[in-house]
Amino acid sequence: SIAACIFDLDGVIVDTAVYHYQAWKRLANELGFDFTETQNERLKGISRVRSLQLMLEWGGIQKTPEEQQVLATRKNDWYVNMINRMTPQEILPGVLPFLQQCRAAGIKTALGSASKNAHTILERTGLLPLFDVVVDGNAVTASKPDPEVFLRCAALLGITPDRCVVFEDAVAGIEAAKAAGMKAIGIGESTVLTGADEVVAGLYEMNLEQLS
Ligand code: G16
Ligand code: MG
Repeated sequence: SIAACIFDLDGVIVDTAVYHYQAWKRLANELGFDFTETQNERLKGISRVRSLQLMLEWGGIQKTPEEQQVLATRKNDWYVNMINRMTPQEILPGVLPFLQQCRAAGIKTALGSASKNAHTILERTGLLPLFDVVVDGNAVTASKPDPEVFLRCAALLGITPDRCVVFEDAVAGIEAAKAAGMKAIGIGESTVLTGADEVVAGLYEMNLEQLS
């Protein structure tokens, strides 16, 4: 039976993609090109440095690794400014009751995110106390679709992967969950998240009975 629920952050718990978009767009515009919402979609679940590299490719611009570091930091400073103003009202529908349900049922909860800012976001939204473990972009070396982030959650919780279920909104995240040997619930559209065991529109459609 299921003993742990592992949650992705952006797109599952909160919609930080809007802030990523504003910050990337500002950087692109400074570099002399535009950045669309469609392009932003393709950066979901992708690490900061890899996102920057993709953006520079789309803009047809080449930068040295040192320059890339400077640009990634500039984007992150703008992004951090925005997430520092986040409130509990930005928690996505159904998240709070589902996390509380898990807790009440003795099911462990973990956050498995690519973001290096996960801690700030959980703190600002007041969600930190509801997670038993947090594994973020600072703790892993390989990003999704590599299973490292989710396997580390399971290891820290002391629960075998076959008893874990992952909630993910990105294709790379679903792939990571399956590669980890876990059950994967997609948050979004079934036409997009084809590798998921089940897809729901949001955690508000989810309850513990559905998991067993
Ligand atoms: C999130 C976002 C990505 C972002 C990544 C790294 O992933 O979806 O767009 O590039 O984190 O974020 P940061 O720049 O804060 O380290 P996830 O895994 O939470 O969906
Ligand atoms: Mg996500």
